[in-house]
Amino acid sequence: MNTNNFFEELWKQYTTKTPSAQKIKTLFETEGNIIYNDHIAIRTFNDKRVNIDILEKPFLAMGYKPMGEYHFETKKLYAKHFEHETDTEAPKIFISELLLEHFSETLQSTVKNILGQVDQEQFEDEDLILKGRVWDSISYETYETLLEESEYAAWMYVNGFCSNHFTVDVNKLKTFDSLNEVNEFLKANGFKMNTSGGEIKGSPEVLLEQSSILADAIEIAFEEKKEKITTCYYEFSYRHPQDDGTLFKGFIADSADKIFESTDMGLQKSS
Ligand code: OOG
Ligand code: NI
Repeated sequence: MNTNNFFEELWKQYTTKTPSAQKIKTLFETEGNIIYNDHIAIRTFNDKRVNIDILEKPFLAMGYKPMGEYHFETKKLYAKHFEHETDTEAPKIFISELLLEHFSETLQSTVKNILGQVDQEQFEDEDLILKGRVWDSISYETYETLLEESEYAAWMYVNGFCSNHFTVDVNKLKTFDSLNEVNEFLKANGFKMNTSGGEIKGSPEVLLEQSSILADAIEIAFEEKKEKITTCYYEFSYRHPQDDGTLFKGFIADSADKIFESTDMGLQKSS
């Protein structure tokens, strides 16, 4: 699969479960903008069958290089970001993994069991990220057990391998001058923002401002019953120039920490 087809397929699967992203993209286009993606984010577990070293493979093959590393102590996550070596328009890739060994034996064995159910060859396929939930049936009881310790783990159990969000490069929007204007436009169109840590995460001082809508939620058929669970969200980023005049390309861990919460069922319910 070539690079364009890969990203197109990733977008197709993402928007199928995140209709808000397609709606917003269309709204921006109707206003006269061309949409560029700043970055795409992916989640996984640090189990060696599916960790960052596995999920980065198709991107390395496309010409991406590892750049920054990020640590999230409370959420027990580690992340890396990748930039394309030559194509300056290629979206950056942000891959995080849940540090299983920092959780209870129960969580660790639950995740091992989930991964153990899967035909192991699936994990070796470079298209793993396009495969969604590769384990068959899911139980609400297991979902709740995971949720007690980690929202991220519970989300992964339901959503599997996919793009967790695409991110609109606000610098490149023609009809908006700031992230705040974008946020006001989204709210006026009925979208709910993630307000954890404030509507805008970051600042011009840290060279990156970010905001995101709350994740969509869709009805999921668990073994026991059907329940609405969060899928994915859409993010918006505005980057500021560094001393050398080029735009900052990295990520800010304190901001990312709050952006993760866009899939939090608690924020969904209270909004
Ligand atoms: C990733 C959250 C962090 C960013 O831009 O800081 C992030 C996630 O929710 O998986 O994307
Ligand atoms: Ni992001």
